[in-house]
Amino acid sequence: MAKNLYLLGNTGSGKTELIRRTHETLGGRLAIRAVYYQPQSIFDLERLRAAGIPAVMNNGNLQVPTEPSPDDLRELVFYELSGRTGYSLPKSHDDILRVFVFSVTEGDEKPLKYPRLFKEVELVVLNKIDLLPFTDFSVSRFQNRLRTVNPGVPLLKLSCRSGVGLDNWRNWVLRLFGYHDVEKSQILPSSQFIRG
Ligand SMILES: Nc1nc2c(ncn2[C@@H]2O[C@H](COP(=O)(O)OP(=O)(O)O)[C@@H](O)[C@H]2O)c(=O)[nH]1
Ligand SMILES: [Mg+2]
Repeated sequence: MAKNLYLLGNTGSGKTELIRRTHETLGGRLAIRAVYYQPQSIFDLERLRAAGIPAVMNNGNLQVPTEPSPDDLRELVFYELSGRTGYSLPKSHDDILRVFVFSVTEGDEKPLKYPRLFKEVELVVLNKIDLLPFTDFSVSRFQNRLRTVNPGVPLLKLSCRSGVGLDNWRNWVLRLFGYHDVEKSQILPSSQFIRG
């Protein structure tokens, strides 16, 4: 089966970096490719290709397969949708999962300010937690605010820079494909990096 992940989020939140890190951390367990929607620049496309990820630009309407793919095709397809591109996209079938990539530099008040962005998604990734000591972002305040707009959505805290929390992200991805032999990586648990 193929799983289609829509990566939504503001420019700079870390979507391209997350795709690169996913490729690295999966170590070939799934085929990966990326479709990139940001016609102004091919810079990120080249970053993806440099990491060995087949990536194409799409300037037209978003097209995702409507039919389920064969079971033996274990493919993860990222759709990187910057800014507003993705917010009105429907989740037209079960193999589409919308992931909102948010970073600590964007401020912990954002769920209250832009509730819609946090509402219609299957997962929220809080990226750049390595920068927490340099900001006044409070993870617990963010969590509480996120809960008021989307009570059930899972939240993964990670850093594409340090690698903290990427094991949880990798396991979330692998579980989509029915893998249960998920492992812990050698890095420190993210809680050691998080201030309240
Ligand atoms: N400190 C830090 N920087 C990050 C992290 N993730 C991404 N970045 C940097 O943030 C910038 C924007 O990331 P990018 O992946 O291009 O964001 P995109 O616009 O959402 O695709 C780049 O310079 C990345 O190297 C992280 O976890 N920590
Ligand atoms: Mg990008």
